[in-house]
Amino acid sequence: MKVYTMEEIGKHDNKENGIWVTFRQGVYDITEFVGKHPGGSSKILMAAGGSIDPFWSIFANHNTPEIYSLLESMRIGNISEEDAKSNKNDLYDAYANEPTRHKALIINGHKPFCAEPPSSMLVESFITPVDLFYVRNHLPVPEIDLKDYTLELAIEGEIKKTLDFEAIKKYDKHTITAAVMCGGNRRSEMSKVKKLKGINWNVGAVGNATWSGARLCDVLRDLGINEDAFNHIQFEGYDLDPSGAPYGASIPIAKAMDPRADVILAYEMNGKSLSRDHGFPIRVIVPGVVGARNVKWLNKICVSKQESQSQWQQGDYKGFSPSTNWDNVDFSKSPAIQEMPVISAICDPQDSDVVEIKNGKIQVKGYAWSGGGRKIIRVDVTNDKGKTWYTADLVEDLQAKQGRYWSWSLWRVELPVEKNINEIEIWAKAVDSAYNVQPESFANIYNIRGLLCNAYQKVKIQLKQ
Ligand code: MTE
Ligand code: MO
Repeated sequence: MKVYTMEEIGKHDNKENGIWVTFRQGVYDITEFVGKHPGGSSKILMAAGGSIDPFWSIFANHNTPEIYSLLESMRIGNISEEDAKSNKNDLYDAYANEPTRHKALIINGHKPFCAEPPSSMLVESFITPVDLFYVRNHLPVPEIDLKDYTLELAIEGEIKKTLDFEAIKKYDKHTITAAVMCGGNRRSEMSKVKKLKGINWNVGAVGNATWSGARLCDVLRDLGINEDAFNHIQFEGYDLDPSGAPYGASIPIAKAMDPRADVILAYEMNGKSLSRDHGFPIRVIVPGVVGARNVKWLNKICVSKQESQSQWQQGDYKGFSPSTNWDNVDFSKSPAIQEMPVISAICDPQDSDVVEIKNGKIQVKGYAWSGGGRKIIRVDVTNDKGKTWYTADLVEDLQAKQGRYWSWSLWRVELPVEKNINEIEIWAKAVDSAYNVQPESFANIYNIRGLLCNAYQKVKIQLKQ
């Protein structure tokens, strides 16, 4: 095999010269592959002319035999011995300092860490315990020392103010109960329609917690901005991708400035300091809005005319028509998901469970939620494919004010079942206070990223007489 120096490799960082990368000892010509990279060509081009090791260390889902052999097929040679020696990337593990996690979590991705609780545990309590609350990280968990923590406040990129942790705690403490849900919750059901891309969440990429902190509107008001001159409030996390870009997202300024929208810079979850996985020391909670905008490990807030330019605001977390595919998708044409649609899930029993009949009935439990502060007004459940609907009993946040219903509602219902039937299918659908109701089928809401998966849940179970 040919031997190359890093200097030579470095010249191959553009289309004209061809695009090369290195991985461990190998040198690869990926010119033809760039356009086909599932994560987008801009992502893979960050490694052009250099090593992909640090990227794969962070986006560790690349470390599979299939991807290694795909890469091998593009090999053109080796790194010179001298350069290989000084290349210490092999030893570097960006995930060496992750927190320990609860054993009960079902892991959907190790690096970055993504996990959800078993669904039957999820509906055991109205407030989800911190250790069982789903975790969705895109990057390694940053290590933050409270003494060094700062939050920068900027207008159009220019820093106007820097707050330390104590300065944030000086603002009035505000406590809300709110569910946070990932835009991809229940994706595994949508993926049965057709192949799609994303973490294979079951029904557990949601949790309900109390959050305490400073109101974003109070902090922004002290900046003395003219609200009408701007459109968005952008957030950046302390978690950085290999190019040094932070996780980022934004919300409309109207939401951020509205005291009744209850957007808070949270430092407590369920009455305790935030845990590392959930954003220590500060994260923004934007109730009623998709999880992705609830930026953890908050480093910077920027008032702007523009939305966040981050990949997660611009090139992800958007919905599309079922007929949009990876060849014709144009991310610039769809708005970023903000408020979430009405959704419910059956958590107990689960698909293919064997359920005991008691007094001619079976018990079914789940949760329901809607974005934008809309309350769940009803959950309907059927076990005869919609001929008969039973209304479930709701456990709800009795303190919530109208239009500010941020919590989920738990529900339970006793369904009568006929004798001598071995298998039934249970469906559930929720209705929110705007009388929005869930769509019946996933086929008609399918989208390539598997987001907004709010069709009726349909669960088949076995009956034990
Ligand atoms: N904030 C930062 N800084 N980095 C992230 O990876 N993930 C987002 C959001 N905030 C993320 C983030 C996504 S997609 C979701 S669904 C929620 O955090 C998950 O919050 P949780 O891990 O506390 O449940
Ligand atoms: Mo998410």
